[in-house]
Amino acid sequence: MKSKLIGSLFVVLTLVVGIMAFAPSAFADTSVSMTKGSSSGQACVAASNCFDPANAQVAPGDTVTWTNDDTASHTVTSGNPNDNQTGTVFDSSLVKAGGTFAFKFTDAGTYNYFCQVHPWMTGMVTVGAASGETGTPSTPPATTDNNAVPEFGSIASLILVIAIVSVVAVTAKTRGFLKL
Ligand SMILES: [Cu+2]
Repeated sequence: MKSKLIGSLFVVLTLVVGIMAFAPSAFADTSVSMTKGSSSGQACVAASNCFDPANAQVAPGDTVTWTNDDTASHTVTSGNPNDNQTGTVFDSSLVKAGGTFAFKFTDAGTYNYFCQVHPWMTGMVTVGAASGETGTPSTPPATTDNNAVPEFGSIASLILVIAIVSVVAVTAKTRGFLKL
């Protein structure tokens, strides 16, 4: 009786640890900041961080959330300041200081966007695996990898962990190291 109980606890513990370890990558969300001071001057243009990160790399189905960390209102408007595509994909309208705007990207591609109030504020969202050509150095490659295959990667890793732990447990038990 006691050994079965301990064995069950072992399995449950393995599942909990596995889920905790891999759940964050399965629910990947990307945050972009409208940086403080981006409204008052063009210093952020030189630093390429009016929107930070200036090029957010995500996978199809991911949601990008912009947070206004500035003191002025901004917009997140798809397109470029000088083209005729302004706001055709998404347009936040005015986002006040401290406010947020979220958009879910379902189709792969490169999405330029800017702030209609301060047109020097430009950013980009790259959706899909073809992210190498315009990648920013500040984006950790590990995050991109996790976003690329969230579902299969998580489940496969979870099964692998459970399998390894099970084999170790059974081996230990049969050899008498572990008195379950
Ligand atoms: Cu702005």
